[in-house]
Amino acid sequence: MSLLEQISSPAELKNIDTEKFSQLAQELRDFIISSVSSTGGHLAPSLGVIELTIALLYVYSPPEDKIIWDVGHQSYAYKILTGRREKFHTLRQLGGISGFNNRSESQYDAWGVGHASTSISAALGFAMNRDLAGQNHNVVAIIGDGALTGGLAFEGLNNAGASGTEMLVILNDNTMSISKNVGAVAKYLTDIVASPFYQKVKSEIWDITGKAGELGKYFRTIARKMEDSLKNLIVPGMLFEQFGFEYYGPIDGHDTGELIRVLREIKDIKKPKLLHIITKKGKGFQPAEKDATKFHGLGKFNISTGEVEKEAEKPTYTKIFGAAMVELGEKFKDLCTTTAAMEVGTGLCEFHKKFPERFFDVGIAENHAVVFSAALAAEGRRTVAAIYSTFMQRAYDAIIHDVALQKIPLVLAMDRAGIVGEDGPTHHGIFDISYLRAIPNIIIAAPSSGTQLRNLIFTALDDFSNTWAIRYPRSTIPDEDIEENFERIEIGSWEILKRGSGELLVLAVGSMVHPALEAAQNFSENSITVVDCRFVKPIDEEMLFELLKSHEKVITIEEGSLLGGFGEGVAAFAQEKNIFPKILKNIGIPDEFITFGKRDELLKMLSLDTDGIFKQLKSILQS
Ligand SMILES: Cc1ncc(C[n+]2csc(CCOP(=O)(O)OP(=O)(O)O)c2C)c(N)n1
Repeated sequence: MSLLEQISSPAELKNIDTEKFSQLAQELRDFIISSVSSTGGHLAPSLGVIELTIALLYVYSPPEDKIIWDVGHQSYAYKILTGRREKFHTLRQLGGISGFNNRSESQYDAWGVGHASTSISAALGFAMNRDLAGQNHNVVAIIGDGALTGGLAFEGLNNAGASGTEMLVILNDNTMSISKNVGAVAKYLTDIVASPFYQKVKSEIWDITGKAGELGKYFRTIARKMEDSLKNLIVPGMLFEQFGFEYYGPIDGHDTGELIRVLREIKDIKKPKLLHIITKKGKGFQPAEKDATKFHGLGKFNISTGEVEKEAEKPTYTKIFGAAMVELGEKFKDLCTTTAAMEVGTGLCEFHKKFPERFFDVGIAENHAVVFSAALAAEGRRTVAAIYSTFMQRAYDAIIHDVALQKIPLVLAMDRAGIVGEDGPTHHGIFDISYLRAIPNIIIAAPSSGTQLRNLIFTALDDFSNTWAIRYPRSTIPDEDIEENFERIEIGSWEILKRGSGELLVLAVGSMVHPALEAAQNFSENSITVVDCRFVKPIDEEMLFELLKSHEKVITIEEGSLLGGFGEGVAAFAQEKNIFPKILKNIGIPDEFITFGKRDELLKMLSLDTDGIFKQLKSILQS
């Protein structure tokens, strides 16, 4: 029986002889690599914290002790060792276990995660409750150097350090976010790790000046002064100490014995503590160590070659966006792009390579990204902030307060709008239409094809006088060919794709246009009108008025939340104009969080695939 098979709870792990922990680590690595090669998932982050996970579960006792993972994408070993080994093959699959920590999945998951930088705030809340309740368990947050670039993490540090309460923050420093980590704190952490160099330089200066007689004394005085100021810069952890944390480290995060020793030593110190550990992302799997960005999160792959299973034939919207940005970067010499640590995901690598001075990775800082980009735009630079729909939620206030209110001509490129698939409810981009529609001064567009995405981005940049949000899905484009030239699209205009006789009007948005059209083709030639509502705001009032007047029944279809969605906008317009169709039905995502699974499976479950739409059209036509 393997060691892994003997462990289904932290208590069982504690029975294992510590001498066998390196064998356990190897078993975990093999198990995770093999399983993730067929489910897909966040491989490299999880491989980097295997020794840490073993040490944590050896020293602490969840669920009494609270273990809080930031993002949660690195918690596969934790899942396996806390009773989810047998379900691990269902990771991220419909009906299976989540790719992140989830309170309703396990009592060992103290906090639900998916978005970055929340762990320190949550840990402080748990610690404060413990203190108020007179309990004495431990609280541990594990945060990566990437997640530490998020402002929220610093809000947590600021508050926790001043509170003086017992909690431990483990900083898992692998110098990587998804891409190479960026920013001043990343540099600071590198300096800490490099401090042996500083120590060496210091002793060498001492040696040399000691040999130089009277003149040497003079140099030694200067050197001491320099050392004092250098110390402030380079003494490990000074930044965290100033925040009120006791700093420990840096230590090797792959040395289980050392991790256990230090964790035990600091466990009972009743203060905010920060333990800095150095790890290698992708540790133990050569392809992932070599290319941690590719293996950060990926689909099925071949274990022996590291090759990812062949992707779809057609390009994705992301790819079309990335290529369009490069072309537009040539056309508009002032064009800048911003990403919040998602250079690869948003398709901006080529733009970065071609126009490095006009590309900005600001770290996991969406709120900052939007304000920063808005100021660039305010000064007359065409700027596109490319941020996933779900992460744009972090920037909501900035969109209102800094962008729309000031009428800043910023373009928000919102990838992964709609159902994203295996990452699940924390990552579905289903609220953007609802949260953006309520804001004045904003144009919301949703392309139904790759060509339309190109033209909408071009129109927004050429227009350069309005705030734009352009949302597009995590999917391939439906186009047979992409039109090479850019063309302006009239703001607020819709397009009738198929004109029927007036029985049923289908108003579809973005990713739903193509399946709606396909579904409608199954009915007799004249029964259905299909419209591409490429602008969610402003709507094409003139066209809508005429169509509402001339159709008996109306159906709206969107890949977004029905509450506050496009359909509600159409219904409100009809009501305002006193037009009352026999039926006005809104199809979209109901008022609930949608689980994880393949995008296609989830769309089918929601009846937002061609077949589901066909059935709904049929039932409305027959009613
Ligand atoms: C608010 C938010 N923005 C972006 C992301 C996407 N994202 C997931 S993990 C990650 C990098 C995290 O880096 P780090 O914390 O250092 O962990 P590592 O993957 O290196 O272990 C990013 C940018 C996210 N989950 N949440």
